[in-house]
Amino acid sequence: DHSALGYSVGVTLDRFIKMKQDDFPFASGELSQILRDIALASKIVNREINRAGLSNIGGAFGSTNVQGEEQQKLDVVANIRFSRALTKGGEVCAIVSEEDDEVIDLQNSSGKYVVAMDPLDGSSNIDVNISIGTIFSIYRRVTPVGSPIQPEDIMQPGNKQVAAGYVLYGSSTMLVYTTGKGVNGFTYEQSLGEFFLSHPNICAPKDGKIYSINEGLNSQISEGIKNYITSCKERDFSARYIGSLVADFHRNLLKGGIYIYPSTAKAPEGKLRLLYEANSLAFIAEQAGASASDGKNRILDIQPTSLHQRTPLYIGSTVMVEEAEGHLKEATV
Ligand code: P6P
Repeated sequence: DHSALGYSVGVTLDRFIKMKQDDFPFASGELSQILRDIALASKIVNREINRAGLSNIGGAFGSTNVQGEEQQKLDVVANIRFSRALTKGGEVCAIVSEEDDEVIDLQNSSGKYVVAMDPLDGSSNIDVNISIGTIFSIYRRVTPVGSPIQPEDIMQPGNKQVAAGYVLYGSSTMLVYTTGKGVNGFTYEQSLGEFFLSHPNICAPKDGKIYSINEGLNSQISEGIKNYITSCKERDFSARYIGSLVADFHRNLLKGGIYIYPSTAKAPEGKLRLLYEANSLAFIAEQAGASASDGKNRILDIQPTSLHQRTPLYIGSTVMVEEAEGHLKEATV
């Protein structure tokens, strides 16, 4: 009985996963185990993040703290925590991480799943206490279980994801994920160490009045996108750009809005990564009734050709994504 908290809490993540077990026709508990592994690691990372300012008193990360220990950067710590939890969980055979140049082969002859993750995105925001996030995608391997991992196990288009989600370490810590049957959000209750269902069946508004783009890029972006931004301003839309993808995405998902990281002169493929940023959020966006494209093509249909490849990203309310694509198309003719 959680009445001691002064309010009633919803179903826990564990119970929700168990309830939804039959949603994973072929997973027989394996996928549930991976989600639990991710939730466990996120609780540990959450604690490290909340203590970041304290545990390295006497300097920014990378320096030694008062105990003289080399202070590891939090994204390195997060990478270790998520990798270790997934390894111990026993269901994963390979991990693609923003923090590792190569695929991590877990040498797990019974692992059926591949996880692609950005263990801590926006980590440059930690030192200034801005929200940050973990982003993940889960695939089934396509080659026989127990055989050596092959490129086709890793380079799968986003439309093959069996699950995807993010953890937002914000004013509260939330885990939001989908297994292809809608999107559900859970809020972490620190005093109980549990995630509780707080945002069942998230449905994104079809249209919105919030646009998120780094306008400092204006000198490098296409006329089409400049025209789209102008059209937002002419309609008195709000500019909201946190500089932390998960935070901007989550707000737009709930309130309606578009996040754009376009192709720029310096970075024609944009800045964000396909495998463990764009694909994960695109799966969630579409499951919540929103959209995600690279300005032309559906993100989930892009066939990856390299592990850390980047893609322009237009993601959020469908009407807004379509409008932005329209402006892009106009400018190219
Ligand atoms: P810029 C953070 O580094 C990140 O990967 C995303 O979280 C964020 O939306 C984007 O880059 C910010 O990039 O170029 O606007 O600083």
